[in-house]
Amino acid sequence: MIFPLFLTLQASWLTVCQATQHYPATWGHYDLCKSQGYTEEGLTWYYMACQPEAADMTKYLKVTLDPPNITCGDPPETYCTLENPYMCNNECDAATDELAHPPELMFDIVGRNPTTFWQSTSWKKYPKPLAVNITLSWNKTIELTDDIVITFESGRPEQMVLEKSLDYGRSWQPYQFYATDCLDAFTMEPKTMKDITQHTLLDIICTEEYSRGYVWKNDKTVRFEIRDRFALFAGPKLHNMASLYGQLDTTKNLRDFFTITDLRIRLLRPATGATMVDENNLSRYYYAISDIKVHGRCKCNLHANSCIYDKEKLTCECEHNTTGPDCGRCKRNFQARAWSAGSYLPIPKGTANICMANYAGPVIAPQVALSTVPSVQVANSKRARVCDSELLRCQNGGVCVNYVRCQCPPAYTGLLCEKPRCEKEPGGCGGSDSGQASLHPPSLILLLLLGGVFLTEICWITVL
Ligand SMILES: [Ca+2]
Repeated sequence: MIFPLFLTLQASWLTVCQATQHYPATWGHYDLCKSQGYTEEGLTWYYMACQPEAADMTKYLKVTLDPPNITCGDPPETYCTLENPYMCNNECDAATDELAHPPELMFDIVGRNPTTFWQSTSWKKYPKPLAVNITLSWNKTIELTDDIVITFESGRPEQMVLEKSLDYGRSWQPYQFYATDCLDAFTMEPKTMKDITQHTLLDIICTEEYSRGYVWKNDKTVRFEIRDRFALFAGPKLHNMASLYGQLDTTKNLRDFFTITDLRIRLLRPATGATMVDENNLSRYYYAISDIKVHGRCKCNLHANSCIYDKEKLTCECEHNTTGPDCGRCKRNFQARAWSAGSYLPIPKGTANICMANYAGPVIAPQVALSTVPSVQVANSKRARVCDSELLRCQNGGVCVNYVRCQCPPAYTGLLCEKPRCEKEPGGCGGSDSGQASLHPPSLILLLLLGGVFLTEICWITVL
């Protein structure tokens, strides 16, 4: 009995699948959480995995320096260049706007002007290490989508660690080590991205590529390579994002690797430009950073296509009956099955894994003899949602009243007005209709509830 309707729904869905197959799988593709379509039953929502657009995440961070008074200018200082100790024309004075170098100048995005920069005090207390931690906090899980790029105005540090946190700064893991001499600084063999393969993608390496001041003094950037890592799955130009998405879908460690709540740049030793530190001119040694790039998107577990910034906090605008800052749980009364993240598969639109309303039990209850229904279940059924304007639409012109019943036109009956009333009459409805009229209501409801999920799976199979 279910089969004819099932095929109808399947046919409609396949049409949607076929219509969307030609879209390339690009970053911006998961931009819709649902769309409306027609089936024989009328308007229906098709739910899809979705994610917010990637953006410049430095607009939404809070920066903290440790030690807190490490920024230059109080008292004012004059700095000399690393290359020439007699060229001392870099002044820092926190009380003068033009000569101050506060931390926010690492993120002033207007024109990305490289001449505005944060600067530390100089290495006055040598040989005590001049160490600074710069912590960037989003108070929200975000997923990195492009390289992290730190541009130095001073020489690049001789030792540095980039760290990440996934728990709002409670614990930290290294992302990458940077040194002029990895063995000496961190007892690690020096490596580059070229040594990383699909199998070693999660390895934490030490690289000497971004630290050699004299050889590469024109290059002022220190980079953490996200795109090169993506390219291991998606190809050099990231043209095969489907492959990357497939990996992200099935490998939690990989997903977590690109997910952060905080970043910490640990500057451990400034550029000295020589093997010996010139103790008579310590104003040559300091850190200065003109720009930090962090590109990513809010992590919404594929349940939101936008993320709002309000009261200095990022929050996903959750769909699919999910809630929480990352859409990480089902809404109250939508816990008919366990929460799960949306899925990038099937390509191109992804499985939504929407949270289901808690009505499966209570809806079935009226169909069963009351004597077999425990009293507590009847009391539950008072709050049960029988109909709504999305998946549980009243049919054949019925109107949903307060979500608890469908007001049916005279010719129809049933919970969702799905049954022609003539069925109950002597002789039934007659003709060929009589054979397919008796869809059992609980089965119909279950089908309507689960249709989206089953059908997206059908869609996936078709695409494959
Ligand atoms: Ca700047």
